[in-house]
Amino acid sequence: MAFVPRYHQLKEIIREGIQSGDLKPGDVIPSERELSERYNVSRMTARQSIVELTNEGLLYRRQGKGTFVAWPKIAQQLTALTGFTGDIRARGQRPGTKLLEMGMVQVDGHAALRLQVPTGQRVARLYRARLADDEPLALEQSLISFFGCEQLLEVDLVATSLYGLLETRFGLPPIEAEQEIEAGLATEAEAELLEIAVGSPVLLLRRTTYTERHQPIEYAESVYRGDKYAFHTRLLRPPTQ
Ligand code: 16G
Repeated sequence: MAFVPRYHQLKEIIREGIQSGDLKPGDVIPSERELSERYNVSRMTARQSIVELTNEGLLYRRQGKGTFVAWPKIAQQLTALTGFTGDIRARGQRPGTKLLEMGMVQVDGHAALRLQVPTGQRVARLYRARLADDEPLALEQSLISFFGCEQLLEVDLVATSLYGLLETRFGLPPIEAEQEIEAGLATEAEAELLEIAVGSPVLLLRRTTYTERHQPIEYAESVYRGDKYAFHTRLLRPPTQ
């Protein structure tokens, strides 16, 4: 039989426990000492198993509280233009918004280019924490640009979907978007709002959303929790030339 390192065996035992449902999301994992006694391995071995499963996103640690089974990641499709509220509802969870900041701002050169407006143009800015079942998943800064966009700030944006509002109240349905995704590390301020450790992996997303006639209406910069999201897309091989 091929040699399998002890930590790997222990990892597989824990993994099977999660897959079979014996260990459920949020359950605490036995301590390194308990694991080493129960499976007759060294504490170093137990620690290595836990560290690797944590790195794989199956477990997460809470300082001073222990190690827990993580929730499965959200598989976000990158083929359809959807909003946060719709995505979370489709998963059977309760979407939530914490409005962190809002107001009219002057756009810098970068955002102006994305929104196809002159630098310094006044646009509506929303900075929102987005939650699912009260758990923070993402921070989103949206710059919204259209004639009369200041009216957006009069609406209760905690209870309403931005995309829903743009479509039904302002007649500006989001139709298409361009999006970039990059890896990043949570800053101190982001970590606090997302309830994760400083320096945790995050996904940085930049999206330009267009309404009819390819008119940009939103430029958003978002920080998504790396332990919560996996992005899926479908690729078709181009016909050979
Ligand atoms: C998504 C968009 C965000 C948009 C929001 C609208 C990304 C990276 N971002 O989260 O740009 O503002 O949906 O959601 O996907 P809402 O309709 O629930 O307000």
